[in-house]
Amino acid sequence: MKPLIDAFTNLIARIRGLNYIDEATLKEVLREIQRILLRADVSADVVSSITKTIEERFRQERPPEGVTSKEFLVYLLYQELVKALGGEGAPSVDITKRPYKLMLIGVEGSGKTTTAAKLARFYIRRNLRVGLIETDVYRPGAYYQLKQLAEKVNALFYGEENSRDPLSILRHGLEYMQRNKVDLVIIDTAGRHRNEEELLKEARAIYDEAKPDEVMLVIDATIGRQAAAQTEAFMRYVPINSVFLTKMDSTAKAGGALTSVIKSGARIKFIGVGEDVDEIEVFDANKFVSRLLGMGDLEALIEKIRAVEEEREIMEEIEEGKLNLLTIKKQLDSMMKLGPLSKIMELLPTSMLPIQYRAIMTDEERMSNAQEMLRRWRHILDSMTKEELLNPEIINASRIRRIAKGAGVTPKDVKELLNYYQLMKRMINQIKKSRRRLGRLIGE
Ligand SMILES: Nc1nc2c(ncn2[C@@H]2O[C@H](COP(=O)(O)OP(=O)(O)OP(=O)(O)O)[C@@H](O)[C@H]2O)c(=O)[nH]1
Ligand SMILES: [Mg+2]
Repeated sequence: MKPLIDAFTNLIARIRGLNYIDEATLKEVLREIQRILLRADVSADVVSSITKTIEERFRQERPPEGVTSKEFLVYLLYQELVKALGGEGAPSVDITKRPYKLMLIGVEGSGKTTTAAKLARFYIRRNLRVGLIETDVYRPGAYYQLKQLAEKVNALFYGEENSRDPLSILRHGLEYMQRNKVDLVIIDTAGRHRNEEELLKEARAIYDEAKPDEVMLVIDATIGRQAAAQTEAFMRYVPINSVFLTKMDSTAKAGGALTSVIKSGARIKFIGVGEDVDEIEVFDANKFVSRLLGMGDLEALIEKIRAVEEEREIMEEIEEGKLNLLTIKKQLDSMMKLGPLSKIMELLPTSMLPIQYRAIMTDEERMSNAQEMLRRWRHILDSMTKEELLNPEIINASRIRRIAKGAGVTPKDVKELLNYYQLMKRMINQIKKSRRRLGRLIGE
């Protein structure tokens, strides 16, 4: 991954060093992005779809206020990479029932046994009782390999050194874990078979016997974009619920492995970034791309642009007439994130501020006063029920008292917020009415 990170950080530094982005430099930057991605073994069609979208969006969309076109280009690169890697947000790694049975499958040497220990440590750190079962009867030493790892991470272990029957080991192992009240059972399987057919058949048999809550496919990232074919081959035999990509630390083809697995429709949950049991990470496309682009300092930019976009969506909602207190709540969140940049802040009537301040306040004072009021309103909205947020009309005097108490404010504060809501509503209706009139005038 290091070469990929270096290539991208160099590119970003170059973009930042440009005076401005004209047609020629845009093309050059796009070509460089293509080169980097192809070198990372990302397939040609994925590469071209990423750069095409960046190009189109760069030409069509205007950067939000306060964002330079160079920053905007970097932001588009960031966003399109995140999209190619499966989108926003970290996957849920919660264990949804007890005991939870997790089965690992994968080809020989992909890293299943190491991964079993990593997962055990990960969940033991989350205060779960974890047990490991070794069903591999082919690889000499598999039993000791996992047994030792289990001791290292303090997991329970079950295996049968001299057995030749994976299904019988599995049955005994599951009973053993049940008796020991284990929360999470991780089943390691063999990767060493005469051929792929044998491997897949045995995986199926173990699946039928174990009835796992989750089947996690372990894939070696060094195979690059071949990962898709491998995922699909396994999918034909057993349902694949998640993927663990190993050896991300030691390959230049990580990009290909990631994008191809995602294209096959599987969900990447974890990545392995070293041989040690601690070298496991939950896969989060956002974080991953941030690291790839070396964007510690660009995080603020991303936040800002995202907030501007959110605000635009809220404005649209408002203009469509969908105004309730939930809209106001979203509006407040975006104002607090954007501060002085907020368009909505300009809409905030200064008449809402205590009269004695209005004239004498500096902009800064007005701002901090407004922020203070926003925070108070935010608390008030938090102590309302969903029903009240959606239908503010039902909020009567006794509800106002309850809400005020919950938010630690006075009923007067709650009324102030409700007045603001009414005011917004009137304003919007007026805007809509004048638009309709205008529409009639120009014969729409
Ligand atoms: N660098 C690096 N090496 C890893 C990672 N995960 C596993 N390995 C190494 O990959 C090799 C194979 O790992 P195993 O866990 O034995 O693989 P396996 O899938 O259980 O292999 P079989 O049991 O033969 O199917 C070992 O040398 C591990 O240390 C990783 O995330 N990074
Ligand atoms: Mg193994």
